Amino acid sequence: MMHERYYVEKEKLEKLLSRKNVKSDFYNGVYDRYEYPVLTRDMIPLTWRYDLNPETNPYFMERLSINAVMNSGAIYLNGKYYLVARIEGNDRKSFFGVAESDNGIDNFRFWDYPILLDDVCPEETNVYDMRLTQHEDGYIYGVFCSESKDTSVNDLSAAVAAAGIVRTKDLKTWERLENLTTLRSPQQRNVVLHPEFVDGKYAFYTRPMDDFIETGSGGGIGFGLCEDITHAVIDEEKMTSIRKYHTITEAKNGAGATPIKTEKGWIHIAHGVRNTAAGLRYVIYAFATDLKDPSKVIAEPSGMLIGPRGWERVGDVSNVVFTNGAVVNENNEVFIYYASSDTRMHVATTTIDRLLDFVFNTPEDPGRSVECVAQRCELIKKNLEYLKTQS
Ligand code: M1P
Repeated sequence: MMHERYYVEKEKLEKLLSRKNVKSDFYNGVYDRYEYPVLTRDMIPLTWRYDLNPETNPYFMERLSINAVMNSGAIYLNGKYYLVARIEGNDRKSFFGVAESDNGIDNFRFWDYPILLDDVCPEETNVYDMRLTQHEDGYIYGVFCSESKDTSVNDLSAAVAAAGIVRTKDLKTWERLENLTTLRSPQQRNVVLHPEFVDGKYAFYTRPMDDFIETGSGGGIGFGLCEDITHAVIDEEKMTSIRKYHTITEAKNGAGATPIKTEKGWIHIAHGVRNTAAGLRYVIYAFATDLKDPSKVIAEPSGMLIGPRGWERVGDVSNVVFTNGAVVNENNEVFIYYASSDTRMHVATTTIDRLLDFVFNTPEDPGRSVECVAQRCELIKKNLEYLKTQS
């Protein structure tokens, strides 16, 4: 007989999963936020956490607990919304699981099993933050961070980050390819595969780093081409969106969602990091690149698109919002999936038209307070004059 607590937990889970999500009263005209997260640790199936057999688990204890569900790749396929979530066990190891929803804002349910990657990399300790790209070659690629211990230094926590690559056609069977090699950058994280060939080659957004945490001389989001995705080697990385002094990207930045193609350019939703007395603060920002040359930035609105607000500010790594997935449906509605404080997943919704308006019509950061005030005074003046015409 099942443990009686099983039925209590099952009901709680079902209630949580079937809860309707509603737009919050947040307003900025750019996107809507939602009251509830789309994925949390409590939404993980009971079968992933408990041993359901009372003979081997008389206290109905969690045997393999989950700590967080965060940074999720996203894809819209055949009318359904899929997240490939980063799930972190209590043991600190992350892995991937597919969650599916009919409307993209609630009722995300995990498939029966998480993704078991081919064990081709014996030194790999951890995997996380998969970006999904539906490539014009017919495959769906997942590019993620493959982390290994750095054995070259005498420091227990030293690690090396590289970009792992898998591909699939159905999100069920995953073929692991060789990790990406970037000849001029010792470490890589936040690597995203561009959905189209560029000059007949596979194109990656990279994030060159000197070190596991510090990007060091890495100036921002890079871009490089490779001939063969099964043996991906990038020689030269040129810069796209660069880090800038006294902006949201001062400490580091990184590509986020797979770029979205629009008639005016590729829209990128990325993250920027600055340092504060309370530690690193991660926000989400947007920029556009040229349709023909997706490495060339053609619009970079000032400041952030999404910052951590309210309870989003608090979690395992507080003061963080991070995205690695956004999708567009056939109605040009955009679903931006973002994690807050490395703990849970949220969605923000907008449209292609609104995103274009934001990216191309938000003024750029002039770089200095005095010029920012002048920029704001110009807006106020225009508004006061306009208001007079209305009274
Ligand atoms: O903890 C915040 C984020 O830190 C890393 O991002 P970055 O490489 O830009 O520092 C990532 O490990 C990410 O998973 C995490 O959310």
